[in-house]
Amino acid sequence: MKFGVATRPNPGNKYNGDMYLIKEFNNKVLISVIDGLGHGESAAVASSKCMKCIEEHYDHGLAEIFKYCDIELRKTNGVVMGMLFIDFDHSILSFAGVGNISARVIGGKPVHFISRDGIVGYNMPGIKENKHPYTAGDTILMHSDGISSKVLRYPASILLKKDVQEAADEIMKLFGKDEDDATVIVAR
Ligand SMILES: [Mn+2]
Repeated sequence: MKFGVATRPNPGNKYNGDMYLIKEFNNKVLISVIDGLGHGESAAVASSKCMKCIEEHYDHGLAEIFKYCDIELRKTNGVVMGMLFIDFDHSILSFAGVGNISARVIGGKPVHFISRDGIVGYNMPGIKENKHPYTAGDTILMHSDGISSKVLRYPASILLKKDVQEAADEIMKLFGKDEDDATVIVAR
């Protein structure tokens, strides 16, 4: 699988509260997009703690990872987070999300995953994993709310043809919000 990533703080800010982690192991991949609450250093502190926690528990399953992170982040501002897991051996993709992180599969069987409301580290809801068949060659699009929902208008036909990094860069350029940290991952 190839990954294209674009991430940046809101213009004028030194700290990026948005972070991502891509972990490949045993013919599986875990893709996380994290948005620390607020902006600046405190947002980045919460996100980096969350990253560290995922690193420590990446092979425990989505619901468990969320639980560990929720405990770890209690003394921070908290984060919203989406995690997408693909098991290539079984051709299954799972998603779990809390807060405003978007994840879509664009391909043979398209799907737009829904995150539950809440904040990891503050009022995290029960985690429900959504499962979906995965077909090699499917394109995954994940992004934080620093990418405008107008990205839904970006034609799938164009996205599917583009190199993943080119697509991520273009989506950032066209749909990145000036007033927020922004992250987009395109994977195929
Ligand atoms: Mn945000």
